Amino acid sequence: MLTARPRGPFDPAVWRSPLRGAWLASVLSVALLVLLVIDAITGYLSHAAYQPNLGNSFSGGGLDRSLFGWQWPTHPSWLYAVTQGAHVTAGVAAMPILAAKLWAVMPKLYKWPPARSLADLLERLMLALLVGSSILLLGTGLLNISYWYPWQFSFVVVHYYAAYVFVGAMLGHVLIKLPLMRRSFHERGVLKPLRDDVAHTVSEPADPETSAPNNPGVPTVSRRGLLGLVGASSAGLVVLFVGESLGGPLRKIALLGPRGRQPGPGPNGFQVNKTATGVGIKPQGTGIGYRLTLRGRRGMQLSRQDLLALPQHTYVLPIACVEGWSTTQTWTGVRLSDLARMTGVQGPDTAFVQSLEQGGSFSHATLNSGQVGDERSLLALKVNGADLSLDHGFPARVIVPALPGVHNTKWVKEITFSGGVPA
Ligand SMILES: Nc1nc2c(c(=O)[nH]1)N[C@H]1C(S)=C(S)[C@@H](COP(=O)(O)O)O[C@H]1N2
Ligand SMILES: [Mo]
Repeated sequence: MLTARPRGPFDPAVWRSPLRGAWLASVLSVALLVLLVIDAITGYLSHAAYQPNLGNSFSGGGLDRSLFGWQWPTHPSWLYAVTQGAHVTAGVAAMPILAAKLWAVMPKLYKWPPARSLADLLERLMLALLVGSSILLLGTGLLNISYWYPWQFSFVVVHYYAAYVFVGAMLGHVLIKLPLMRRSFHERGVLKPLRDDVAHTVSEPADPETSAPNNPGVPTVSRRGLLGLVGASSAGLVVLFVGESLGGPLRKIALLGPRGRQPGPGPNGFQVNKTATGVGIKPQGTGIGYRLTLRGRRGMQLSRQDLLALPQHTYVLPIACVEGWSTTQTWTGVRLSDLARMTGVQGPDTAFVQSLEQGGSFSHATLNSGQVGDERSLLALKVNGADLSLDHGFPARVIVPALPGVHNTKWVKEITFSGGVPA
């Protein structure tokens, strides 16, 4: 019978921490809200930049999905490095705070009876969606950057749709809880409880609306001690991650950065996402017999020698991976717009780039008109003055400012320019 309250965690007397209550929950919520709003905004920006084709293949998606004709820009060149670096960093920083928040409100999970009214039931269902989607988003995000797309197809789809569930449930939760939070800050002050040491740490009065205990135990840590620990965990994780985005000396201690791979010294000594052997690039294909196929109003085939004979341009541009790491290098090669003109196309609407790589999610990409038209957008042949290494895309790769790394196709085999006017 529902009225017979079960024992164990359903007995409120077992939840005794005097730290729990509206203030602690509110403080953790504010921190979490800031980080998760950053994550939601940068996440949707990433989606706009990346345009994965959710329905069937991963990338090479439709520029038809540009938002009201708005295209992801090429200025500033570090745009995606910053938005995606912030996305991953904020997500990492949020993890200990989410754990603390769940601990702070844990007694509510065991509320008895589970729901008092239909409204109560709906709110609890929404909370289940909120908690579930938060854990799912942070968890799949972490797995993705740690293990390098272990389930590449479902990751993007799951992460993307879970974000809608999350944003909706979070909005509802904030609207419902805002009055309680305001009341708590009003009564106790926003920062005042941080002044109390353990000896002065007292429980908030028991209140069925909050997680304050009705049978508080003796405090063993102050609220500021707990929050200090949570903050230090969060900051520590950030330090171990953020070097992959910021570079400099922090990169050396970016222990949790992707794979911790040491790329070695030299002009090509920077992070490799996938190696040539890893994706089955055959030496025959990249050797002396290599030909780049161009299609537009007319087609042609060019050897690497032909490409080197064209006007060369050099720009300092980042590769910014969706996983949050980025690296800025000096690239030299042929302008994509020059290649388009050679095929008789001026100002193409799109360029469809295909790799020698067979199949797979990264073997092709579609660039928008601004991306092809930018003078810094290159089919790069060299990096830092040396020929591209096989792992960085030899004989030729795409480098476009502010483009998500995944669309900077390596080992380019063919480019098709569409739209535009006759050159
Ligand atoms: N053909 C092909 N191009 C590719 C990839 C790939 O796996 N195959 N990886 C992409 C991803 S996800 C990134 S972040 C960049 C990384 O470039 P790098 O390995 O030279 O650093 O290349 C992109 N181009
Ligand atoms: Mo990437």
